[in-house]
Parts: sequence; structure tokens; C-alpha cells
Amino acid sequence: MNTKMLQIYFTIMLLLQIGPVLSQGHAKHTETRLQKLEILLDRQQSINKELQIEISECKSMKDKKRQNSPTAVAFSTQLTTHLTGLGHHAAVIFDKVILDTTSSYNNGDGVFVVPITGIYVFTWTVSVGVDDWQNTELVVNGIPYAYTKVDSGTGSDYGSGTQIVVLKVNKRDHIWIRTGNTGNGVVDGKTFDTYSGWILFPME
Ligand SMILES: [Ca+2]
Repeated sequence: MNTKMLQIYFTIMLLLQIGPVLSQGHAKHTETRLQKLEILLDRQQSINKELQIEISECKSMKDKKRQNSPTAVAFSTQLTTHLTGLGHHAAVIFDKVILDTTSSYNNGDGVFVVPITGIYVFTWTVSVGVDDWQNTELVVNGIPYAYTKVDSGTGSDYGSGTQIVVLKVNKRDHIWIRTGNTGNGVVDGKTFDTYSGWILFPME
């Protein structure tokens, strides 16, 4: 063998000896990495399970809250009759219920009972016929917060008064329309008069 052949021979021998050592080391390294990855995967899977449990708990809590607290509150009523002989601070009872999403308005006494604490909008209209006049007010638990004043003249005169008010009211508060301190006790409903309210946003 010449020198070149010898060099090639030794190189091959060296590679044959080192090869298995290198591949053994590589396999060991890969195995260690795999074990680490398996541990990480196990941890991740248990975290995922915990998160799934928490998510389902949150969902059921949200559903329960929705069931207990109706947030879509709106009612709309109308006075179809002609009221006479109303004294001071007498309830104006709007007899026809057009809309009441939470069944919170009672057309027997004209009271809307707040189903959930929040900011609400209330509006009402009161009309009078020839030569009648009447003040009305919106009361929360008997305390007035807004007023209308309507006074028609003689002849073929008539008029309507409308008011709108935004209030923070609490669950179970009673809200209704009543006559004020002045007026001749006549409210000319006949579908011209309405009392409505709706929630802007809940505060619970
Ligand atoms: Ca008048």
C-alpha cells in the first residue's frame, strides 16, 4: 500500500469506530429531549383540562346570572279610556299593556316595579280636551321626579304634554304616573296617552 492508500484506510477505520459512538450519543440526546417534551406535554394537557373546567364553570355562572337578572327590560302602555274625577296625587292607570318584557307593569294599579337596578329612561304623555287642565308627575316610591303641565282653552281646544326622564332606580322600586297638585281631574286618554320605560344599562 502506498501512503495515500494508507491514509484512506486509516480514515475509514476511524470513521467505522467513531460512527457508532456518535450515533449512540445522538440517540441518547434525542431520547432525553423526547422525555422532556413528554413531561411538558403532560403538564400542558393537565393545564388544558383545568382551563376547560374553569371555562365551563364561567359559562354556567353567566347563564345563572342571566336567568336571575333580566337585562332586556322594556315596557309600553296606553290609556284607552277617558278619566274623570281624579283627585290630587291620584294614580293615572294606563290600562292597555302594549309591551312588557319582564311582566313588571301592573295595569291594575299603574305601577311599574323595577326588575333590576340600573339606569332607565321613562316617558309619558297626558292629554286634555276642551277647557280641561291637568298637571301630572312621575313618582318613584311616591317621590316626584318629573312633571307635565297641560291646559287647553275653550272652543275646540285640546293639548298634550310629554315628559322624558333618565333615572337610576333600584330593584323593587315602584314607579307610576299620578296627578299633580293642580288640575280639574280629567285626563283625555283615548289612546293619545302613553307611559313607557326601558333600561339603558343594568348596574348589578
Ligand atoms: Ca284652560
